[in-house]
Amino acid sequence: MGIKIGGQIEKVNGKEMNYSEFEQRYLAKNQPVVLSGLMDDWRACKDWVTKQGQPNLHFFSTHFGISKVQVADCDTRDFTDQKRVEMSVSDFVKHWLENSTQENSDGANNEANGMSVLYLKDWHFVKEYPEYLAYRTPQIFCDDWLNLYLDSYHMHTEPDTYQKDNEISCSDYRFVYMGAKGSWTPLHADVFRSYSWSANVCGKKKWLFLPPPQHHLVFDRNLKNCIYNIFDDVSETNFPGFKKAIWLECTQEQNEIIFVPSGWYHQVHNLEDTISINHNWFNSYNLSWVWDLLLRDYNEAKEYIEDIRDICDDFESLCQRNLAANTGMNFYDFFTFISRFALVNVVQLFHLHRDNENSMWNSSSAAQHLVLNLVSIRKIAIKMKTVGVSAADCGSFMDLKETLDDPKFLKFCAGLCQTYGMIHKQTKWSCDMKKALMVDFGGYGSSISTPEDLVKFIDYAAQKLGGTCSEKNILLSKFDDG
Ligand SMILES: O=C(O)CCC(=O)C(=O)O
Repeated sequence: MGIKIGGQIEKVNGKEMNYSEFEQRYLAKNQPVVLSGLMDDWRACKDWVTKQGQPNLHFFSTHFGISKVQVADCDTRDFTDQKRVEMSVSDFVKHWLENSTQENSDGANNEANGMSVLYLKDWHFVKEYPEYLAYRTPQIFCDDWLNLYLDSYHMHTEPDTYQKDNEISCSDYRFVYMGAKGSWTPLHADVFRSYSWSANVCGKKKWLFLPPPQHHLVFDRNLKNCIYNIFDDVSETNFPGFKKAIWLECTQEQNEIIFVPSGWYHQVHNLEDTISINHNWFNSYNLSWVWDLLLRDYNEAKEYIEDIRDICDDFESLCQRNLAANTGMNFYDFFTFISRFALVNVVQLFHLHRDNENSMWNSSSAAQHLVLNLVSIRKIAIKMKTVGVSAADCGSFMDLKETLDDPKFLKFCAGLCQTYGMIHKQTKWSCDMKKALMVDFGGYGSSISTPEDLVKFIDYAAQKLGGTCSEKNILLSKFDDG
């Protein structure tokens, strides 16, 4: 029995869409869309594609052949994913070429010739080749808190769970994917319930999406196991809802970018030999779903080891360790993440205020964006209060003065400054944040180690801005709305 297709994903000209349109129509509504016209000047589109429109495999072997990459064997399942092996790019290319020669000469498919379809996935290309500048992230996808943060910090650094492998695999969420016709990705929702965008440098992909209200239909009766391949002969006994699912479909052509909304389940098939660039990210719009996911995974991790609670010295630490190992971050990592984001947003707001003497400063799109960020961080901190997270439990807290002196924070701040300067066309945005903040916060003695502290800090910043501004204090009024 085939799957039911209920509609196609909308396609629009990305050149005609500005940031606020994209924000209103897709980001805030969490709806998928395909955009054209955003890859015209990408170096990858020249170097990585032959004149005949095929992946330029020779170029990869010559320039990046020694890179070690993760390669999925599309014919072999390993729990919820495909089996992965590590190999060099040149070995991967060799396998690809051998496979396609076989196919051309005897017309046999891969099953018949006994060779697996391999799919190079999650290659941290930008981290590995920062000078090469293969592409520029389109402006509408730039409000990316995940990669901006990871350019300065690690997500999880607790010494006893810190692993070198993990450091590499979690260094960023900017990837290159390469696979021959027939390679595919099983049904899944993205890491941390992030958004993703995926750009076809070469080739064609078929995407199948299931909107969130139907997600229960691809899970078993206990809502624990998800279907692996929607084109398999899915057992009705195990997955009784599956045949009711109505999918959205999309064929993504070369030079088109697809926006994958947060938390949507999707399965992807390469219809031709394909190379794509793919980022995962989150920001103020889907941050609360990241927290919801962490909370769910934490409860699962806890339930799983409940029977050893009595013999554990520190049961809570063990739960947090398992959470970090399974999900990629724990409560403290997430709390540190949102605290640093709160500080960086407050710094920028104070800058805007200082740079714009007139009373209308807070109605600029940049100020409103920063306020929206703080509002969403504050809401999450309030949710976190109920769970009783304290960064002090793991010996960590954010001291204002120390953080402002930290070169990593300076880099983080400069990154945000550059990104928001570009989104909101604020060319003269200075990044000298310490001066901006210490004048107003010199007397703020407390450090931030609990969600209560974080809420207090954001409220203090709002009061300060309100006290220096005769206009209605947008920051405070937004908190009241919430
Ligand atoms: O292109 C693929 O095979 C998978 C990409 C994907 O799942 C994503 O971008 O979220």
